Amino acid sequence: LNRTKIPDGLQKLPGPKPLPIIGNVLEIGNNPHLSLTAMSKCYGPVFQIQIGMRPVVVLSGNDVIRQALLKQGEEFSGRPELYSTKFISDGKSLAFSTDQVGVWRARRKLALNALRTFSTVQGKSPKYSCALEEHISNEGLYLVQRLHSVMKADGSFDPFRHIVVSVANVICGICFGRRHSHDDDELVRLVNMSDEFGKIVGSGNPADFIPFLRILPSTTMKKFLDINERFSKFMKRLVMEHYDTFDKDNIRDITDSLINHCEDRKLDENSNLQVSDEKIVGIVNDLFGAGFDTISTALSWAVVYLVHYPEVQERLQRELDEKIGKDRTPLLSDRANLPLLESFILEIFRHSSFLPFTIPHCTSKDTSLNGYFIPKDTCVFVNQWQVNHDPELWKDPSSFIPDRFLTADGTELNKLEGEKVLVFGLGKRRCIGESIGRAEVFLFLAILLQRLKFTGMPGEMLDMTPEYGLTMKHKRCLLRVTPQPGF
Ligand code: HEM
Ligand code: HJJ
Repeated sequence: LNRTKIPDGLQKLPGPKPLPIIGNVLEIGNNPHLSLTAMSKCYGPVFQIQIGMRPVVVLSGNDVIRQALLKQGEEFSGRPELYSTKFISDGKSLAFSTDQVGVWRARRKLALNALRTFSTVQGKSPKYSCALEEHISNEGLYLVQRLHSVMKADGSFDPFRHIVVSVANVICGICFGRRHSHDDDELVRLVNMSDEFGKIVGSGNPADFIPFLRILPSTTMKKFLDINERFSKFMKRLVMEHYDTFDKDNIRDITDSLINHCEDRKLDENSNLQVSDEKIVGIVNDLFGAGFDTISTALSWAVVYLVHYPEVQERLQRELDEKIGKDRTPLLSDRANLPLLESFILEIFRHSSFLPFTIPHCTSKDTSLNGYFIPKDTCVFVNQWQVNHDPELWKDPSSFIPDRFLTADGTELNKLEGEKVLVFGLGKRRCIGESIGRAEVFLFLAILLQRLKFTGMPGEMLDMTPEYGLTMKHKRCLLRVTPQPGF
């Protein structure tokens, strides 16, 4: 099948032999982050697999990934055309769509600006340094109350179920200037279905590559279409309410600022780049989707790790008690003073690698990497899980050891070690929500840990095996909380 002529001086990519029609689907299996990491040990940091009839290049190792995404960033920053892509925001998603490079760049800049503006703007109360801090603090304190009351009523709770609503309310505040009740059925159901979204969108879903699989009845695919429909209905209503009450002299939130940008642009005679209003206002779909799914997954993992490693939880609580005490609520400015909490978060990112692959990339022209030829329009998977578990980079990578990110005397964060963790991608396509993501995981955890002690159900083991997807989640479980002394 490989009819492409390989230019002089370059080599053909190594990789496993594909079967006819299905390619290497069987070897990839249900846990692509594990199977493709195993293959990298055999074929090296740049190799090729075939999913269906389509070649896919898999990148592993810190050096090769940095070379591709940073030094050759331009050639590796496209998105491939995949079957599932067309259903995400009607094919108009900022993160997934195959927009031409100029359109994507213009939208990404708008998204970055909107996020920065509405997270750093002053909040309602002068107690807080910014609106983001105010939202997280309010939702964090409410979550503590909520977990208390569910405990009293039911004797246990499903952590993800409640965390995800609180996290969604933070991004809702920034995007739409409002929050939702924890009993709002539409929101609660929507945000509790994100695992089905991730299962279809995660790298290596065979139906993305093999047409005949799409005609088979699939419950996962039905659920995926159902989520996209619910999601789009939910977002459309909020956006319509903003159009109805829009006032250019009072820009309330990200949705208003995107609507305003459409109006500005129509007055600008010189704007030659045509980006539709739908593609501009639709940016808020990506911000809301990414903003609730990633952070709720991270926090939910954090809580099950706390239960699984009670001695780590005790040390974290001691750190909070010594550095902050019980008379005030933690703030974003406490980050520098809580090195153990910071190292715990880094170790969650590394050990769980809950975003095992970036969103798939695609080459924008013929290129080469490590002496291998890669043609234009080749789909590229970036294996973040492999980097975070590479024995060349980490001592004892499979063990959960937050202290690996502390200096030798254990009093400070080792910043260089922390920078080795790869969860937000790199280069032109790297996450635009990184600073919000890190801030939110930190402040929610600090507030929860100050006031609550998390435990499992007596005599039951926690299942920490992740379920593969764009964001990998732990299995749903029941946990318990007791108030910290003094609360
Ligand atoms: C892209 C991780 C939070 C918005 C990404 C990518 C990763 C990632 C791995 C793909 C990079 C690539 O394709 O190379 C994370 C993690 C988060 C987080 C681990 C939290 C712990 C957020 C938040 C937002 C956000 C809070 C917005 C509010 C986006 C967007 C993209 C993206 C819009 C697409 C960028 C593009 O295609 O140009 N993120 N993210 N993320 N993220 Fe995040
Ligand atoms: C969603 C969960 C969704 C979108 C977007 C349009 C934007 C790398 C990761 C995130 C960055 C990129 C984005 C992820 C998807 C979700 C998310 C869901 C519908 C969506 C993880 O964001 O259940 O539905 O429509």
